[in-house]
Amino acid sequence: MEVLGETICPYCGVGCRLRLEGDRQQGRPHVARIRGVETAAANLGGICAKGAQLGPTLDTPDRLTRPQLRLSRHDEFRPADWDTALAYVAEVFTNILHTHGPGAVAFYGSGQLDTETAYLATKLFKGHLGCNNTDSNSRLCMAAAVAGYRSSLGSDGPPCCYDDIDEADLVLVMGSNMAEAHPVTFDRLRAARKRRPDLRLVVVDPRRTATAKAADLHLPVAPGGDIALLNALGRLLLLQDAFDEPFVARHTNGFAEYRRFLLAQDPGELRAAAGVSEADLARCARLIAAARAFLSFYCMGLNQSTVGMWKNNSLINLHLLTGQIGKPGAGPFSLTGQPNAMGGREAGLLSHQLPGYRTVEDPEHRAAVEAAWGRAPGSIDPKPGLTAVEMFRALEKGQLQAIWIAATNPAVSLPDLHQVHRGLACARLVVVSDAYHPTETTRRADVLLPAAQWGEKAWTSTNSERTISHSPQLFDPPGEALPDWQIVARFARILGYDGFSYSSNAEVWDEFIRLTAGRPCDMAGVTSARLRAEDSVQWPCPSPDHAGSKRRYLDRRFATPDGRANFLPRDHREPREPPDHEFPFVLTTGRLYAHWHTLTRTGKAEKLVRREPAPFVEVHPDDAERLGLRDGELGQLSSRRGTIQLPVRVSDGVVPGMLFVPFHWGDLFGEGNAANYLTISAIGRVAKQPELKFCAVNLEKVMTGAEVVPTPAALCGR
Ligand SMILES: Nc1nc2c(c(=O)[nH]1)N[C@H]1C(S)=C(S)[C@@H](COP(=O)(O)OP(=O)(O)OC[C@H]3O[C@@H](n4cnc5c(=O)[nH]c(N)nc54)[C@H](O)[C@@H]3O)O[C@H]1N2
Ligand SMILES: Nc1nc2c(c(=O)[nH]1)N[C@H]1C(S)=C(S)[C@@H](COP(=O)(O)OP(=O)(O)OC[C@H]3O[C@@H](n4cnc5c(=O)[nH]c(N)nc54)[C@H](O)[C@@H]3O)O[C@H]1N2
Ligand code: SF4
Ligand SMILES: [Mo]
Repeated sequence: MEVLGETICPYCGVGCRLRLEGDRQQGRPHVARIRGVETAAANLGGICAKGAQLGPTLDTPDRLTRPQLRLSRHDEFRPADWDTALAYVAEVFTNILHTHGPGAVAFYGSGQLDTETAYLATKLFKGHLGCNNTDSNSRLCMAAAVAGYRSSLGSDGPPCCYDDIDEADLVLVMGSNMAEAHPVTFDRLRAARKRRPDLRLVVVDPRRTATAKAADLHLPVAPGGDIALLNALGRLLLLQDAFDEPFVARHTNGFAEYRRFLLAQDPGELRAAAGVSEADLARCARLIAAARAFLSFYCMGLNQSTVGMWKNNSLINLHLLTGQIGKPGAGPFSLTGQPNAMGGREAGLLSHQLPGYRTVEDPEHRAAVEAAWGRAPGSIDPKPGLTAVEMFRALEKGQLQAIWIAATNPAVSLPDLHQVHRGLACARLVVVSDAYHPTETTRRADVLLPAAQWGEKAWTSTNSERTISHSPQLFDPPGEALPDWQIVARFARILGYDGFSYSSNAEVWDEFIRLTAGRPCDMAGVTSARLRAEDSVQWPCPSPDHAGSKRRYLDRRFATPDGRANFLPRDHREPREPPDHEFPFVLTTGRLYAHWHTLTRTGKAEKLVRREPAPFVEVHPDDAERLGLRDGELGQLSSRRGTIQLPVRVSDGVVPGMLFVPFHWGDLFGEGNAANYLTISAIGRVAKQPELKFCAVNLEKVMTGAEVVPTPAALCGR
């Protein structure tokens, strides 16, 4: 057995560094063991079951190894060479661009693309095709956090680092099931609590998750009740004079308005909307008031909502009120979901963004980027493009005609899947670059492009705590698969553009970091050469001799024009789909420890599948009894958008009136039976993030012998 090399884990945003051991045969590895690297700051030797079980996911029979093409969706795919496949895509794109303009094409990428690819896709689509319909699945994930940080603090990007766990004496985990979704960071928190019993943990989650079970105080917030809860806490702190007056006076704007807003609220109404008792609220406020260093972790329970940005603002308000930001052990720490959702944001892969945390709306930002790319002034469209959910609606309406989907599986992960299928069915051209085929999305494509994944390419990523790492290529890609950045660059050259001839990912990286110089996410000092010599560097890092920055805002100058952070009072009365007579339950969706998203990889690791072999719906014992449903029996769930059937798991982990369904299992595991056939595609006004954590559904018992729900075929409505 030999050491095959080290890589950053391709799963979650913790960004663990892993060491692979095994043998190599004809360029391909046989991975015998994977371990966490002890010296890596992100994991200190830690690893979870998903990282440890990466080996069996590499050489599965469904790896996509050659480009494939079909001229009609009724045909089978046929293998094609790279030039033929990309020339075909170029021909259809050019045709559509000439007749309908850049608004009719789109690139839908992912927080699982490396930074090099996110940058080149942005450069090609926004800079050269004039097409801002260049978004990513981070829209379903981090968009509210991006908008929240930007509006409250002046810039995206978490101010904190993992070491803050060791400095904090109060940790609030809100809308995050860290124990399952960021397990290695949660292990670190657990270990810190063992060493320092005075480190308090409060968890705010409507479900009694593994994370909540570890808490000193679990606040089972009503689904969607977070703003009411945070406002109630802010109000208590104000009334008890438990706020940091000098900090508020020197470093913030909008305090008077925030104070007026909170004092005008009816505390009883706030408590009712939050669904939390007066005693629990008071206890939580006391803990915050007494904390020397107060750190909060938050994730999809705050972000995946039409008011996700407002939830983010409301939490940041509490940190500003108490001066718990810009010092060790304190601050609002948004946990990043995907391994490189951070890098995607830095490179500009959301439809309103440009590289270096710039935006398309800002004329100076556009001019700087156009100049760097050698493009004529006015090349970049000043209007933000379509976002994830909007793209699939536009496909159905015929406004969008061609879409390139990369490193995401929207036919499982987007809300309202019947609509997504109609959108894909209407598209003239669907291109998918993926590492596997079939997936629920590749099945609906015209052109398939085989991507080399982690281990098979050299790539760069940024984790949750702003740490940039380079992962070297460890073995050959299977067949003709290519790194995503090379696929995009090759396509750009076929379209006839200069400026896409790179000999390595290092060259792409060094071009990209020049565009971050002087920006909040300054990584100009993190050159490709340095990343190959040092394990990792944390931005901001403006020059090669700069050591990198563990924390931001230590000088308490925020990224706003006047350096002050903004209090943003937010009303808790949020628009959503309320339960009613016909659909009396609230459905929430999310993740399980053993699986990653749409199962294209974890679904093939036997040890993980044994832990969680099949989908289910979690139902409170009272509801189950009322409906005559016993554990393991089949329940039928319906919403205004679809119907699915799942075995029932009776558990008091959910409150009465609430159901939980993991979203991992798509059509390949049961045609028409995924969680997202039920969810609603309503999106927030600013962040445009969909409401994946709340919709109204009905649950009933399926009588044996009952007819199985038919899945309507996706029809093009035009
Ligand atoms: N095992 C595993 N780990 C993963 C992933 C995976 O697929 N599998 N995916 C990664 C990605 S991309 C992401 S984005 C992260 C997501 O990580 P998390 O956000 O931690 O995971 P989720 O299960 O989506 O949702 C978190 C919690 O939000 C709660 N919640 C629902 N509604 C509300 C509400 O209104 N308020 C509050 N306060 N809480 C609510 C749910 O009960 C759930 O426990 O995980 C990353 N890590
Ligand atoms: N109901 C519900 N829906 C949700 C969520 C929820 O909580 N509830 N969470 C949302 C969130 S936060 C997220 S992030 C999304 C995730 O949803 P998706 O992004 O759709 O999920 P994945 O299964 O990770 O899809 C990644 C795809 O990329 C492929 N792939 C892997 N490596 C590579 C590579 O190197 N290159 C290329 N080109 N392809 C590769 C994989 O095979 C897979 O098909 O789901 C969202 N959807
Ligand atoms: S905690 Fe996240 S990054 Fe670390 S091994 Fe597990 S999935 Fe990979
Ligand atoms: Mo995510």
